[in-house]
Amino acid sequence: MARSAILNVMVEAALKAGRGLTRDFGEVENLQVSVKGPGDFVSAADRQAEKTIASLLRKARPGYAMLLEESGAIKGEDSQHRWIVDPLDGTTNFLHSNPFFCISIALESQGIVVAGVIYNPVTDELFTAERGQGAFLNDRRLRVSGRRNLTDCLVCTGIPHRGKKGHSTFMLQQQEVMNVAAGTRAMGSAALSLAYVAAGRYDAYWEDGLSPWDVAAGLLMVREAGGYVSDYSDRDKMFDNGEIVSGNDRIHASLLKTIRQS
Ligand code: 2AM
Ligand code: CA
Repeated sequence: MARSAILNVMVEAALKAGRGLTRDFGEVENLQVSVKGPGDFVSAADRQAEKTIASLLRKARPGYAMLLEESGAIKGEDSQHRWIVDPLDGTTNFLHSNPFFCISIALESQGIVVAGVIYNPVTDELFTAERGQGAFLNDRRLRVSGRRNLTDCLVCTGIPHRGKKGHSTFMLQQQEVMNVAAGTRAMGSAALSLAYVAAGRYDAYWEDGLSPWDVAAGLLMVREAGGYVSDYSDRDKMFDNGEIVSGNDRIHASLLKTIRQS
């Protein structure tokens, strides 16, 4: 598998930040026993990972704009290109010593995501995709699952956290999906959930209230693995409304219909 120079830069940034997060994750496990817990420590780890990634990306392409979860939007001389970075997706898992989290880095060109990296440093699973070049887990080419009926499918979602809008809507959607699908799961990282759909580990995924950094790399990953991604109205407006539904063509359509009738 040949990676472009720019994808190599993204991989290098993810691996470097991943080494820091792995160290910090070990420390978080020790901090669980304290009454206050590792909250402040995790925020610092998150910011440090973002700094590491942003500085490597900036060095490689100084003019590109950036959208960073922690630091927000940074304008660049080259407004045609933008990095979209979530340095730690699945923060709540990380905070609770649960190894389901990742770094997500995407590159957008003229409003289209053209490259993406999702890296879980604990499992050392590196998901990469480039537009038109396919999606990979380490060196293995990925393909979304081929199941044709929602009744056979393992469907992933995101359960809204306390304080987030839409608890009752989610419960209705969940009820509908539970009635048809083989099973449902919620993993707590939108980016990694999408990477898992690309890898065929989940047949489908839906969630709303998401930000571009949660989904930018993941949506390219699913598409490059032959899958479909849309918002709840079957449009390509996921960055605007934060909704996402994905799966193979048939399962995407069935899941969309199921959650819309809730
Ligand atoms: P985060 O870990 O970067 O915050 C899980 O449903 C998804 O929602 C994750 O991708 C997570 O990204 C995002 N999310 C945003 N705010 C959250 C919060 N307060 N608690 C849990 N997940 C949150
Ligand atoms: Ca996130």
